[in-house]
Amino acid sequence: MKKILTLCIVHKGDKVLLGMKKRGFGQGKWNGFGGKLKEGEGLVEAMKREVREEAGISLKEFEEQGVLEFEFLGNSEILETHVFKALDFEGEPQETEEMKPCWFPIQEIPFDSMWPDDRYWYPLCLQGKRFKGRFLFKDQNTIQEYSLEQLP
Ligand code: 6OG
Repeated sequence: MKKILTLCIVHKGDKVLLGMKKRGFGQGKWNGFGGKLKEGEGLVEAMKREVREEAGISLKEFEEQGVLEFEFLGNSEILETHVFKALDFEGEPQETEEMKPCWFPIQEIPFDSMWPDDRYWYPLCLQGKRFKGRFLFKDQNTIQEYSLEQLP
């Protein structure tokens, strides 16, 4: 059983925009903006909608950077997550019901308060490398096994 999701990291100079998830899956963690595709929606359409809904900004320039599969032990669902990097947007990030946005210098990304997979793939993403990976979690704070490769 596969679900398709998006995850977008917005860049401005040497900073990235992350949101503190206020409710639901991943509550209490800093993350990029994204969520599940709605029926009939394309990837880019869903990615832009989620960023608008969760951060209050409209993306103008972006690219897909990688694909990650997240799985949890004892759960057959695979979260196929398409990671985008956004380079230009309109508007000012706003706190919403779901997320509290904040700019972080790239050197100060709060990995200790993020999903544990992030510290593996962010370096590739930040260097503009394309990547593919799979992370199997034991629980929300523990990775059981993973694989990650850079794509040409
Ligand atoms: P909603 O359920 O709020 O979308 N997401 C993950 N992100 C990272 N970095 N690691 C994970 O490891 C993740 N699992 C899900 C995808 C959830 C949002 O959170 C991301 C979506 O952007 C397990 O609709």
